[in-house]
Amino acid sequence: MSLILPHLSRRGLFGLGGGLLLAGCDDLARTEKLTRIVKSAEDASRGFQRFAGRDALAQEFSRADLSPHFKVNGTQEPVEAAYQAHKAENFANWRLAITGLVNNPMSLSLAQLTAMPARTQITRHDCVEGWSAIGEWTGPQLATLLKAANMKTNARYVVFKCADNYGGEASKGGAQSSSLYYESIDLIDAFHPQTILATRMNGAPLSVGHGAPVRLRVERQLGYKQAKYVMGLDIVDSLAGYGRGKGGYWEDRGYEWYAGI
Ligand SMILES: Nc1nc2c(c(=O)[nH]1)N[C@H]1C(S)=C(S)[C@@H](COP(=O)(O)O)O[C@H]1N2
Ligand SMILES: [Mo]
Repeated sequence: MSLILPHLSRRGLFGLGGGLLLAGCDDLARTEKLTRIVKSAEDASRGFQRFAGRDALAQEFSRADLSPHFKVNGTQEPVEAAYQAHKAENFANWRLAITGLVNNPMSLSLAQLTAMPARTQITRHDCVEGWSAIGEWTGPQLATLLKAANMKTNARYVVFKCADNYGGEASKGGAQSSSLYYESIDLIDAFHPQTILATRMNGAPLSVGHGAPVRLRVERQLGYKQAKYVMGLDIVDSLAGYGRGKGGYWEDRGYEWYAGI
């Protein structure tokens, strides 16, 4: 039995009742087979739970629910020269680069992005600082872009590279060091139907405060995951190459990488 026990979780043992526990050693072959079946069923159900849980949609609202005021938080307007140049041209020469573990690296203009089939969703944004707001977001599903870029089989994460070096706000202590804002999600969230690259908010082009020209909406997660001023997507198999390796600006400063709501 000692050979078998390590393969079974407590739940597996109790779920099976006493029959397996009492099986004699002469029944070892039969028991091992049963153990394998139980284990694979458990793996499958764990996998299903995880998938079913992560796959569920965030609540969507109606236009009547839109918040009259949606706070601008974090960077209000990137001061970086590259961003300011794009802003001055109304983002006419801005490109979204899709790089890394893809067979078709891409560079998309804002006009190309806005011409793609889009999803519109009215969702609640929850910031860890304790405020929420309901907004309407429109943009292509990230899945559409990733399919076009044709990811390699070792792809695991999408990294969102932002334009701003966020150094923290003086009013909040300003204690954070300045470094490029970035975020990352895994492929379950990347292919979630409500994960979009929003180019519009409340029916108008995205304002600078809310992340123009493009921001991520990944609706099952908290506010800090909703990367604004996205300049590029990097498809990677490890998060080690960015910041301090924890997968995001705030994650590098102690926040959870998976910020589920
Ligand atoms: N590039 C960038 N993205 C960012 C931030 C930021 O400072 N820079 N702040 C994050 C946080 S903490 C929140 S709550 C939301 C705020 O989005 P909003 O300004 O549209 O309300 O953006 C997130 N994405
Ligand atoms: Mo936030």
